[in-house]
Parts: sequence; C-alpha cells; structure tokens
Amino acid sequence: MTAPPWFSPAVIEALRAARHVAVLTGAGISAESGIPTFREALTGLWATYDAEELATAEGFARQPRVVWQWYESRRAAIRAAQPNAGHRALAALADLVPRLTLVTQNVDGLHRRAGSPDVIELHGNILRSRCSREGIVMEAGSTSESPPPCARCGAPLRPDVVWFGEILPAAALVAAEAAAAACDVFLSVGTSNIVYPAAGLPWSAAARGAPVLVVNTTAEGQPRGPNIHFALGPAGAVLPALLAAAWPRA
Ligand code: BJW
Repeated sequence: MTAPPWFSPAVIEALRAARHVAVLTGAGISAESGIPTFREALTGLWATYDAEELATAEGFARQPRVVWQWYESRRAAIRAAQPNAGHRALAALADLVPRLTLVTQNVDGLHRRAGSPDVIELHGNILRSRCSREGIVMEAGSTSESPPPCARCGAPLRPDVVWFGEILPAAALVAAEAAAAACDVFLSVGTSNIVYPAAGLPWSAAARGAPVLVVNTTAEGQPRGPNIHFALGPAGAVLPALLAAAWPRA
C-alpha cells in the first residue's frame, strides 16, 4: 500500500486562508488519463524524432506530413481520454477558495472537460487548427494524413498550439503572470518546469514569499527555495488528498 502524501502544515494553513490561489499544470496531470507526457509523446513510433523537429514552425515547414501525423496520433489519444481525479480536484478547488486562477501548459482541454471554468491555456489547444499563413482558427475537423488546406487561402492548416520559438497568446500570458504576482499560494502540478515563460511563474510567486507547492512524481529538476514545498506522488492521488487535508469537512 502506498503511504498517503505528506503536506507541509504551512501550505495547508496558507491554502485555508488564501484569497487567491494560482495553479500551473503540465502534462503530468493528464498522465493518469492515459495521455503520454510531452516528452513521453516522443517515444515508440516517434522515438527517432526530437522536439525541435516536431514542435517548431521550421520542423512543420520541412516535414508537414510527419508533424501533422504526430499531432493526429495525439489528438486521437486525447479524444479517447477522460479527465481524472487530479483534474476533478482542481475543478472542485474553484468552489473552495475565493479566487482560483488555473493556468495550463496542456493542449488537451481536459481541465475544461472536468468542469474548470476560465482555464488559461498558455500553449493553445490541439483540438483546434489554424491557417499557417493567416492564422484563422478552426476546429481540427476530420482526420487526415497530411495538413488540409485552409478553406480561405489554401495554405496548410497547422495545430493551434504554441511551438518552440513562438510567442505565447498575449492575454493568456499577461493573466498568468498577474496571477503569479498576486496569489497567496501557488501550486505547480505535473510539469517539468523547464519550458519558459511558463517555468518562470512559480519562481515569480516564490520570490514574493508566496508558498509554492510542487506536485510531481519526482523532485528532480524542480525549483528549490525556502518557501517551495513538495508533495510527491501522482497528481490524481495527491490533489484529492490535498483538498481533504485542507478542508476535511468539504
Ligand atoms: C507527473 C505525473 C503524475 C508524470 N502526476 N506529475 C529562457 C531561457 C531559456 C530558453 C528560453 C527562455 N525563454 C524562451 C526560451 C525558449 C523556449 C524554452 O523554454 N526552451 C526550454 C526547453 C529551455 N521557449 C519558447 O520557445 C516559448 N516561446 C517564447 O518564449 O517566445 C518568446 C521568445 C521566442 C524566441 C526566442 C526567445 C523568446 C514557447 C514555448 C512553447 C512550448 N510548446 C510546447 C509544445 C506545445 C504543443 C504540443 O503539445 O505539441 O508545450 S513544448 C512542451 O513543453 C509543451 C508543454 O506544454 C511544455 C511543458 O512540458 P510539461 O507540461 O512540463 O511536460 P513534460 O513532459 O516536460 O513533464 C511532465 C512532468 O510531469 C514531469 O516533471 C513528470 O515527472 C511529471 N509527471 N506523471 C504528477 N501522474
């Protein structure tokens, strides 16, 4: 039997008293829904590719069919997946604190499907496509082997996600940075915390003295500091346990 996660009493107290909680999630929160994390998505059939080949505009220009097929395979897995207990706990957290800002790097839409309102999607959404020339956004539509042409201008469609070297959606980034700059508690859940600017958010909260709780299966590579706390374990177990520890009667 696995031991229940241990939470720093300082984090539990801060959560109970918080007026504003900010949460940053990454691919780890969707791992228990059966969706490979970003770096795991480059295994199996895709093991011979690296992220720069598949998740950059240059890679798409070089090999549009290969990149499109990688995204189609991930879309199929996401469409078949269901939100898990970690997503549901964060949806429930919105009713337990006066203000919650949920920021995700994930492109899978599972927070919204779990019932979280107002999710800030920093890296876009894989289930949408957009014209690679004019940027017009549309639903991904039916599956195909190669990028379909834009109905307006004929340029290839691309996934509506943010690739390396691309600018994040401005309004989403401003809202995420404002939450990190104002929150009373910051939760960093299931992210390797290596991709910027998202990886700067927990640092920004911690630098102001806000307690940061890192929820991850490993502490390796995570930010460290006096007010950075850890709850190690799968998010689908740790987040419901966190809510039960902070609000035992809820
Ligand atoms: C579990 C678990 C369980 C598993 N429970 N946990 C400053 C310094 C250095 C470099 C840069 C910098 N600023 C910008 C850069 C360049 C670059 C960057 O950060 N590179 C780094 C690699 C160093 N950033 C950018 O290019 C960004 N754009 C930008 O900054 O524009 C301005 C600019 C442009 C040009 C020059 C300079 C500035 C854009 C970044 C876009 C990232 N896009 C991707 C792809 C999205 C589409 C897609 O999905 O295909 O977003 S990359 C990929 O990484 C994806 C993810 O959202 C993102 C983060 O990954 P995440 O979520 O952390 O997943 P993993 O797989 O890394 O980790 C999973 C974690 O879960 C692990 O820790 C596990 O342990 C854990 N886990 N099971 C809990 N059950």
